[in-house]
Amino acid sequence: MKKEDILNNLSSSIGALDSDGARKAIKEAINSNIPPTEIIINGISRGGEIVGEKFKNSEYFLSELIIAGEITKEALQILKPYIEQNKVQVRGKVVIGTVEGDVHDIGKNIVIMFLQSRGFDVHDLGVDVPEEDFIRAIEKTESQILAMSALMTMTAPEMGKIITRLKELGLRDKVKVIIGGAPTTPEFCEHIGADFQTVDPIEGVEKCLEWVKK
Ligand code: B12
Repeated sequence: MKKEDILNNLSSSIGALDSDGARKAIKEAINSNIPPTEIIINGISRGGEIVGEKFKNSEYFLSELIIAGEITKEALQILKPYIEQNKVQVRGKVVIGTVEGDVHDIGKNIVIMFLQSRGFDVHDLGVDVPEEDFIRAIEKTESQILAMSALMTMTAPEMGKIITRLKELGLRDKVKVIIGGAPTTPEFCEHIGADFQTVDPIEGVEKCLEWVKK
């Protein structure tokens, strides 16, 4: 089967909440040597988009979102061992979390997988993380990078509040701030004073590597 067809099968299985189909498609993608990044971006994430569209059109409800979340997590578990592990020592420390009010963590967990595979020491604060917890973690771990995720337009502004708090405490110059998640844009990044925005986890990790190399 062609690469596009395998990835289409994966995204449409997730979109149709077909866990067996998704499991089969992801194994097929792995056996066909499709790089994990492509599987994530063109298969898994696209599946999430299909589910999101159906939710928006009231074809799916919260219970379907929950099922989609479970299917996606299982697919990522299958894929995890195939993400190349970099054996080099820790290059840098990152504090990461999903902002307050937001419990979406699948995208964040993908970013963590890629950061760890490149040798980063990652402090994951989880989801629905209050502003002060981000600040405390940065101080405690002396991380060079703060990474934040938000999946909702309502919660993305939390990122700006955290950056303002960093400034108030004189910590802004000590950390680079990277943000991601569907509602974020380069314009939003500039507006809130973050250093980099992307929805592509690989691009994000490359930027983090660039920062710690300097
Ligand atoms: C699964 C899902 C859920 C699951 C989440 C399970 C989990 N453990 O994460 C559950 C059921 C909990 C859920 C709940 C809700 N959800 Co929801 N959910 C989704 C769905 C379908 C998929 C999200 C997903 O995991 N995608 C797959 C991952 C791989 O993609 P991703 O998260 O975008 O991440 C990628 C990039 O953005 C990037 N990235 C992400 N973070 C970061 C961070 C950094 C630093 C970097 C570099 C990159 C990066 O890397 C990832 C890899 O490609 C989306 C639809 C969509 N189109 O996204 C809706 C969606 C996000 N949900 C939505 C809504 C409305 C809700 C609810 C309010 C529903 C309700 N009525 O209760 C609640 C909110 C709960 C809360 N307080 O947070 C809306 C948000 C609308 C908006 N724009 O504000 C969406 C867009 C659906 C829609 N179209 O309406 N949801």
